[in-house]
Amino acid sequence: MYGIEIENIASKKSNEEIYYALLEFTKDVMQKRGRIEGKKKIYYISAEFLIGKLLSNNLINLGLYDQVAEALAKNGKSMAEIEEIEPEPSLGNGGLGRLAACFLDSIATLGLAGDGIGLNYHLGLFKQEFENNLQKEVKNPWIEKQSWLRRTGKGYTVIFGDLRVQSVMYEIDVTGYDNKCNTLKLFDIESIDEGMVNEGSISFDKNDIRKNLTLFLYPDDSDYNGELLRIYQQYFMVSNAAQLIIDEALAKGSNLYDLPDYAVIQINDTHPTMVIPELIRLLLKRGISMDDSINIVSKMCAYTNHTILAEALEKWPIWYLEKVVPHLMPVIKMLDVKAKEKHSNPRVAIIDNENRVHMAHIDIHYGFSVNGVAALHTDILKKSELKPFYDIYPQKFNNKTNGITFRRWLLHCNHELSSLITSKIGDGYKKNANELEKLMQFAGDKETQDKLLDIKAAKKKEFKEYIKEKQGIDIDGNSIFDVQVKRLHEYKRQQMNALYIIYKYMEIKAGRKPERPVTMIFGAKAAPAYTIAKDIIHLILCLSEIIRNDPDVSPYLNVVMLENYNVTYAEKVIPAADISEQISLASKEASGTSNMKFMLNGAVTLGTDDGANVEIHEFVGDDNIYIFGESSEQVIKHYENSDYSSEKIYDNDKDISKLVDFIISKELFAVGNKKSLIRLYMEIVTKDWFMALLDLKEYIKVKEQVLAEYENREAWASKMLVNIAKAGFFSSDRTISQYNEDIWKLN
Ligand code: 26V
Repeated sequence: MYGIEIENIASKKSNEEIYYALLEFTKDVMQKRGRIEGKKKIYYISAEFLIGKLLSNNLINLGLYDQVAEALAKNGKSMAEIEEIEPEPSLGNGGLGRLAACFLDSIATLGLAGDGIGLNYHLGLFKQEFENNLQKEVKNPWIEKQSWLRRTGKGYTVIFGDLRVQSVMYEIDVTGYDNKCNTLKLFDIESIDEGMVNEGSISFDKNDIRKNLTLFLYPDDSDYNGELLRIYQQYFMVSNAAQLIIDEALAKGSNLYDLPDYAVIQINDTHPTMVIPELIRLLLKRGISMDDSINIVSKMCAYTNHTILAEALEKWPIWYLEKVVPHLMPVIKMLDVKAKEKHSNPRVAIIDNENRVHMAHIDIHYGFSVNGVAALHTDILKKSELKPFYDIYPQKFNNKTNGITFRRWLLHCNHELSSLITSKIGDGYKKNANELEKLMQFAGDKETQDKLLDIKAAKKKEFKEYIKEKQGIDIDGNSIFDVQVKRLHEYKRQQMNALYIIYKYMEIKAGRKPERPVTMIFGAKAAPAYTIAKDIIHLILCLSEIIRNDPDVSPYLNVVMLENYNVTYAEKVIPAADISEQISLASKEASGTSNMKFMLNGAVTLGTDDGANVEIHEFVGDDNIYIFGESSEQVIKHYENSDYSSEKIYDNDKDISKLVDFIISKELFAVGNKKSLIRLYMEIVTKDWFMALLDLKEYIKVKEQVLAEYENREAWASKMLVNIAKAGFFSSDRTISQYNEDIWKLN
């Protein structure tokens, strides 16, 4: 099918012409595939959907990828060069947004009727540029005349006190692997003014809601107007969602009392929480009583928690909400009163005694399910962070360990590896990821090991060429690729990795040269207002410069920071990685999902017993992962007893203080910004909230062991193979079928 059309497209002259023709062709094929239908639908509401480029992924899911790639090859072109034309929509910050995108893929693949609901941010997350070893944020437009977005005729009125706006709904088709389509629905308003963003920065007037409502993802919320804008965005998203959900259910014959038979809502973190009071408000308006409305909505809403970090748990001062959504306040206050009538413990109150509204508490009291995103994380929620709630509602709590879509993170980004796997065990694993386990029989097989090593070498070479072209950086394809890519946050401890680099630099300077060169690769954006995170980026960029220019060191060590790390970059660097750095402070990383992507692509994890690393560890066994550092229990005790002092460690351990002191050395001052480096140094010595110094020595020791063991190529290849074979559990198809069986109950 489609042979002639594809041939025609592939024979067009320019890559641009081919890309836009393929875009329209693919959209057309998806429309013809038809929709997944069902009485009950899952609405996955999320402020972020980090969907990445869509062309290749859609072609793979439609079963047309090979045909298109062959037609292009006949014309002397490759898919890779066509993909270069496609802009990446950056509608997410990191793991939470990418998870939502993987989930949409799996929901459609499993044939479940389910749509994503979010916002059509015009500029997405900022684009990162490096200037003078500092992060600079610039705007990141992605919407072109021709794009995956389809404008629908639908829209709703959304009320903010005296202000009324009219929404427009866009749709992006989401095709399942060998299945029909669902849609991602993105709401917008027409009066958005991209021109109000100052050139060369991402600052803009935050007061004019009509012009800026959907301009940016998570606008800098470090000031009052920024926070208010975030509430405007959240309410805009959920008011549209609630109106749409009611409309769709009515069209299918609901009498509203039976709404839970037609719709279930997954609330992705607390950003969509206001959907609960909004639905109740809309039911009240239709004449349903308060008690019935609460009862109906409580049977529809399920909440996923993605972090235990207090600063990330939303609590809005009540007057913010009173200003933005005054008409919602009677409902929120009623929900608070009813919760207080039943439960006197102030820790479970919706409105606390400082007049702040705890969004998660609305979800937990008035939703029917609360889940964490990895076994350890759910356990911590039950035992500590949300314990008072667990005591009241034990039946609501459940775990859903995250997963990733193997279509994007294996079939698309690593054709070589997926072909090898198919040649060994057939292609059943593409639909049933557990079949990867069959690879275990090849763990000791020399031929398979050699092929795996060859593929890794080829992906490293590809990446070497890619980064040369993108950033003009030379890396040694024969070196060990040690990769840490994720948002920049102190709890993820990129600063601990940087201290390792300082250690290695000093070792090499002292004449202790490694057997094989190491390339330390980072990719991370820091929130614009997160000063220390930006200081850490600065440190890494400065180290990179010093090492690059030092002929004693540069043949053995190279530090590179990927500029504007995004999904596209991830698809290139993950297949090339030897070592996957997952070194968060135990208890703080709810799950992590890059750990799963690396594992699936044959990288070996160096990490703490945190998030989903714990489960990866259980699957692959001690011999195929490197775990270090204090346990989550120990860390939680340190917080409880306030007995951690980085200053003490610094004062008493010369090996450590030597490394930390280098941050404020003359070498660093020569290339860096003194103020930023001193600030970071002080932060580590006097605060170190995420205990980088606690695990530093063990980290260095274990990392040295990893580098040494890498030289036993046969043993290493066997570790790679075990990691791939055991990755099946981390398919988002598994995660989604568990959501469906335990929470959504569709079909
Ligand atoms: C947000 C913020 C915003 C304010 C400043 C501090 C801060 C710290 C953390 C966050 C994270 C918000 C939620 C989130 O993105 N969680 C991530 O969700 C992933 C998918 O479940 C999971 O794999 C990651 O471990 C988790 O960090």
